Amino acid sequence: MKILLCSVFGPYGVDDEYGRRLNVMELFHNQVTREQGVFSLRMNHPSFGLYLIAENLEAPTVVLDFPSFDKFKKELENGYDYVGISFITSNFIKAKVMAEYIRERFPACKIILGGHGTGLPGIEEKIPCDYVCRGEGIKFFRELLGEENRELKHPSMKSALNRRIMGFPIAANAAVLIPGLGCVNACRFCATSHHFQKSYLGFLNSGPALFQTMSEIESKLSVNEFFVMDENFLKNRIRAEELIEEMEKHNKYFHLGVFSSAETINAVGVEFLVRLGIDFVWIGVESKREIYTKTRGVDLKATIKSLRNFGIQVLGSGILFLEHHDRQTIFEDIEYLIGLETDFVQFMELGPLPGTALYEDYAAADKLRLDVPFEDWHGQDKIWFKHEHFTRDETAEYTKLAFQMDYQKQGPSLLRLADTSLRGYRTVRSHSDSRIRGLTERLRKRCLDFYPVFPACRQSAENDKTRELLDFLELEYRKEFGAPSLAVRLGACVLSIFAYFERLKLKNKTFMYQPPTIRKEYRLNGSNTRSCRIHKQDDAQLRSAPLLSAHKAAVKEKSNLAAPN
Ligand code: B12
Ligand code: SF4
Repeated sequence: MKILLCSVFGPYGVDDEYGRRLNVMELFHNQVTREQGVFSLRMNHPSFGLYLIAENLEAPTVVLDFPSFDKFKKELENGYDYVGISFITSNFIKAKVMAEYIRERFPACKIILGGHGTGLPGIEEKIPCDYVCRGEGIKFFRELLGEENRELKHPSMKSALNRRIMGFPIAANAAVLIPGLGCVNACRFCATSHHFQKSYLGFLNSGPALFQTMSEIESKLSVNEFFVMDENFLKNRIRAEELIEEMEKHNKYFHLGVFSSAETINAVGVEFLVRLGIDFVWIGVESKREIYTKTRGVDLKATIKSLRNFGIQVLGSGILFLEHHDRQTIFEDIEYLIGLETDFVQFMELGPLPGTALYEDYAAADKLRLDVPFEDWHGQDKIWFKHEHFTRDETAEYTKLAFQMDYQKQGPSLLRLADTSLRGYRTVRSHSDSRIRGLTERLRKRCLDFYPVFPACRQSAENDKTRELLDFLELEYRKEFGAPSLAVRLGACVLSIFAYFERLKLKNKTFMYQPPTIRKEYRLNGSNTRSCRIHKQDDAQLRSAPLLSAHKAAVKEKSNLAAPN
């Protein structure tokens, strides 16, 4: 048995037959810093699910992440018994084209569909396949291949690649940690919660298990920062307390970026997060009107201020085009979110995604726009449902405006991060708790990393708030750390040059950075050794995906024909 696990093909974030420019394969540039020009943080995240599955099988497996269509075709020549394709709704057409190619050229090969796109009703009829995995993939594969259910083997891999600040490449400094999947809160719109049947599937269920896994990853990758892929990591308070205990027992600091609901932060308290080593937290704010239990009764503004004062970077996310939104109340929410003064603000359009309660409700109420191609179901351009107060064209404009308002009002996130670092440094250095005081050196270093950034930012400043923030930061940094050293000044020159060329690149509205293709082998040739090859892809400029004439007809079929269940 030989298995190939693939993500969908690139290029990504370009307007072509298979995708859209506003469906960017980057977390920040897609939905957070997208209107912050040269200041937008750039990076890609590998398709973690594929590596997690591959690591936990016994059969020889290859992961092919971010391939071009040509690389995908070439890989198939190596001969596979099963090909698994991971896709989300907006990449439906790419998964379809890939599956059709396999069927046509390798009819004996079994096709498995997995990932969030499988929630589409009747996916088996829309994409040629032999199996569909709706939910957790390791268990699915083990059952399919008759493999034993063994203890989880956690992958050791960096969480991001292709990182850039103002065009300057920065090495990845964090590993991914996947303690568990899913969330029990079951918010009506939430694709992840519904994909895992509104339950939490824990992989690392205790503090010692987490600590051991993190220590192993640290020794392999030399990193002590972790991007924690878990919808609500702090919800399991006992596990988090045990992790603190383990770290304190071993006199060790790990640093975590987590997703957390506001109620959970409220329940454990901000200092708990600090002691746990959290330095980035993503909070689903959604709306001022507290329509979700997770924000009810929480003083978000005070909590966020307190988190930032401890050096914890905060991302607050909000939803546009909720049912109560009209042309006024939408601004109430946009301004509320901006007014929370987080480092990052995410705006995402309400999106009835297949499998969610929201999708079911909207299907029943005939509110879905099934004539909108799935490529447009990504949440950053036009909505795909009927809204009482907005036309589809208007939704694209309002969304763009929301990001612009945040940028105008709060300046670039990059500078907000410099502010948070300084605040944190000033708070922890004199804190009464010695564990918290122990974070001083790390925060000092983080501040100094920002020092060379300021001159390049001034050169690129596009609005008054950016200049105001710079005046403030330069003064405060000088007070705290003295005049910039020669090394800092040299760094600033280099960064300014990169920023200049980055601004030129961005003038070309079709430019888009592309993630490199990653090919990773597991247990091929009967051995356990693995090789990992990374190929740089051309960044997409004025070009589109290679068109396969054999599949043109399929691509042209733009109507989704998605009859709701
Ligand atoms: C990291 C991430 C990204 C990364 C991209 C990563 C990548 N290389 O593809 C970035 C930030 C770029 C991104 C962008 C987008 N994303 Co995104 N993303 C995520 C996120 C946060 C984590 C995914 C992850 O790695 N999870 C951890 C792994 C272990 O779990 P998993 O992927 O679910 O995999 C498990 C199973 O699903 C299954 N499985 C997965 N693939 C396969 C394949 C086979 C063959 C099998 C058998 C099983 C299987 O097995 C795995 C192990 O159990 C999820 C939310 C979430 N928490 O899951 C959203 C999520 C997947 N993204 C989503 C969306 C909509 C997008 C965007 C359109 C923008 C947006 N609205 O956020 C863009 C699209 C970009 C593009 N051009 O394709 C939605 C998908 C919803 C849907 N029904 O389609 C999600 C669920 C978020 C949400 N709640 O709305 N995303
Ligand atoms: S709390 Fe977050 S992850 Fe959990 S269901 Fe709600 S939106 Fe989804």
